[in-house]
Amino acid sequence: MEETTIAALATAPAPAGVAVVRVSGPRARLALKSIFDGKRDPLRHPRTLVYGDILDFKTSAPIDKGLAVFMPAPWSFTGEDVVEFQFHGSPVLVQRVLRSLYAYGAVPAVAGEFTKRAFLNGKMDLAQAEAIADVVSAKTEEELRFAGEQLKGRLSQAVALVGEPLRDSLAELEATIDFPDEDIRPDALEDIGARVSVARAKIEQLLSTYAFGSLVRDGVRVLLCGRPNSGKSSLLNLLLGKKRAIVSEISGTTRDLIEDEASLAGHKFVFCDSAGLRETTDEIEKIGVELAKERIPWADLVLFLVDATDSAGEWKEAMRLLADHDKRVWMVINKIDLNPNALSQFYCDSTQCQQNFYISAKTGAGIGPLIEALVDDVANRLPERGEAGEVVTNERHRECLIRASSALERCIGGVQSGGIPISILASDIKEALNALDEIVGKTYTEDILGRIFSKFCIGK
Ligand SMILES: Nc1nc2c(ncn2[C@@H]2O[C@H](COP(=O)(O)OP(=O)(O)OP(=O)(O)O)[C@@H](O)[C@H]2O)c(=O)[nH]1
Ligand SMILES: [Mg+2]
Repeated sequence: MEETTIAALATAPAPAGVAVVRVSGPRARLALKSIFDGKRDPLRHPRTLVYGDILDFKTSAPIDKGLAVFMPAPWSFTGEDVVEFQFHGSPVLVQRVLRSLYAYGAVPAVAGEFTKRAFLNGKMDLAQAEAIADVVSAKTEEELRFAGEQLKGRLSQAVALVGEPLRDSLAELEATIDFPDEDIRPDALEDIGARVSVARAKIEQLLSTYAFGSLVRDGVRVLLCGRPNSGKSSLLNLLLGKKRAIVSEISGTTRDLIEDEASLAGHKFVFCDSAGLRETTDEIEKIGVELAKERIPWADLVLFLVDATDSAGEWKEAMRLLADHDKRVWMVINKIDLNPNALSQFYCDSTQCQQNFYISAKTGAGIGPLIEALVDDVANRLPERGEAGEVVTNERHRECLIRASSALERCIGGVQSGGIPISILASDIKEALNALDEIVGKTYTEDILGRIFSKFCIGK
């Protein structure tokens, strides 16, 4: 089947200084020849920007002045002939340039099609292709760093290293299957068992980085809860740096869960404000209090707010709700501007919460140390990364690693108990290798590719 030539806008679909339209496929060269009239012939000057007129294919009328560049196969992003046009970033011009290309015979690219072609043409493995989407969508420095590492192939290398001794072991086992008269020597089998155990330990170690990986990708989930009027919404707004939740002196203002992301020192956090915890007869507030309680399991960390003017100690009852949840809790005593003695009056011991903070959401006092502590808390989880610093951030990779690990577990059990046919041990190792190969796309199905690339944006 003749490969199509695809075209799409590679930059964001909005008015901008410059728009980039990318074309890839066997007819990219001719497309360039047909709709570009340059000072020089870009086909004769590959990888060099050439200035000229971008033309309407049907009428040959100029659409815009711009730059064109030709990147011949196989030294291009997709591994095919690629052409890119840069011109004024007007959505109307973009439409005209694309229509000209479609009139010529290019077809609109679907989501992720450029990267999919790059993968199929061996320019990168599947984990690296996925990393491109992560790089593009990274919202924090840290997310970007891990996506960048994966793009460079760090995870792929780790997976290859785990696979190597497994392939050797499989070859040895298969050799004995081919010569059924020769029984495998017990010490050789023991040796294989040991190697498989080492490989499995490495996989488990990679899996253990996922908790950290998902923190990086999804953010640390911080729930703000406490009695009504303790200043949860005020603190939320401060942490987010914007007015996201209504603040008022009326108790029971917040009812819905209000969730938003913020980047603190390059780390992603998701903060969630909730209704003040109290017994109430107000039907709507009641629902809010229920929502707040139901949200507790979601949190990686709970900031429990206490009003420094709460001389009756009403907060203690609200805090009891947290006791059943085995959550990390930090107590945040707010409104210290109204009570200079807060420090000696409010304190929680380590059985109930890990740390105490004294702040004023009104004056901003104490907010700095609270933010520093939040940031340190994530930074301290860095040891959860792998030996070489690799981190599993992707659910699909995790699922493959789990499959590999349990296949190897069966194999190890078989070696230990003895009496299991060699062919069964071999098929366990094969299954583990298949799962590892799926991570980097050595084996794949159209379904897997479809699921991965449909999440990309068009033009990527
Ligand atoms: N003086 C002083 N007032 C504060 C401080 N923090 C919040 N407030 C005030 O306390 C009141 C309640 O603040 P909110 O942030 O709405 O409290 P909340 O915990 O979200 O309240 P609910 O949504 O009703 O549960 C508002 O009038 C705030 O302006 C503070 O540090 N000092
Ligand atoms: Mg509120």
